[in-house]
Amino acid sequence: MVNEVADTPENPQITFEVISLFPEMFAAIERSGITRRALERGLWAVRHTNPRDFAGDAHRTVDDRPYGGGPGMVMMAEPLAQAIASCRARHATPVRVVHFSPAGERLNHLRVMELVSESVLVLLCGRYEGMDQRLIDREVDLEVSLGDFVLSGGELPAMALMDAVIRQLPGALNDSNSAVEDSFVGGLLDCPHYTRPEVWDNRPVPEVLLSGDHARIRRWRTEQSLRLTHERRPDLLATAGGAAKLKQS
Ligand code: 9D3
Repeated sequence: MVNEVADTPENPQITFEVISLFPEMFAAIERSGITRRALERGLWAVRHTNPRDFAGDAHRTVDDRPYGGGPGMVMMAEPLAQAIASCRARHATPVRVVHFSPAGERLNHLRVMELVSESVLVLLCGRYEGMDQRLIDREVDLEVSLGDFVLSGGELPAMALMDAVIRQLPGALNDSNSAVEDSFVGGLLDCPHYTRPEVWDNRPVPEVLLSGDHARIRRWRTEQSLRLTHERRPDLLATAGGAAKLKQS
């Protein structure tokens, strides 16, 4: 083997073991933008496991009707259990399993920062009405929701989590869009942004941004962040991050 040594570092900081009936959806983050570049650089890795490959019948059935009746179908425990087992078997150490569910805790920056330090995450994506509760009770460490709206499954929430985690990996971002400058990191919403031209549709760029007075610009941006946060997300101002930002301004 001639090309055993790769050009890019091959030891991902995090591996996502995705369990989904629709692995092709994940092309959205594997093939575009910052997440694609970070994947090409070997900062993260992804493996796809389809529960259908562990179905027990020729029709590859993974869902069944709910006990007690009612609409829709439920994902059966056994194909999911085997899918999780095959993911666990690829790793020497214990692995956390995240289940995406409308009943989960709402994803936030604090949880993202906690998950960045894991070396492997199993991401369990449901379809239909959900999964057999016994599988969740036995296997799942954390249940995550994206918010109070109805999606068709857990894949988009899983990709949202992956994207949020990947952009925190050292080397994923350019200096020009550093993760430490991200909105929410300081506990406040971001200030408004402007670029050329100076006047667009009779609307000028705020004068202060053209002043070249960097101390004044910094104060203006903090003030705008505080105003916007107060108007739209007063709940964020109650946090320590908001208080710290207020003091420093
Ligand atoms: C009829 C009751 N519905 C629960 C609110 C059923 C149901 C709706 C949507 C069952 C599963 C789903 C699929 N959604 C997810 O898997 C999901 C989700 C979401 O729908 N919204 C926000 N976050 C998430 S995380 C996973």
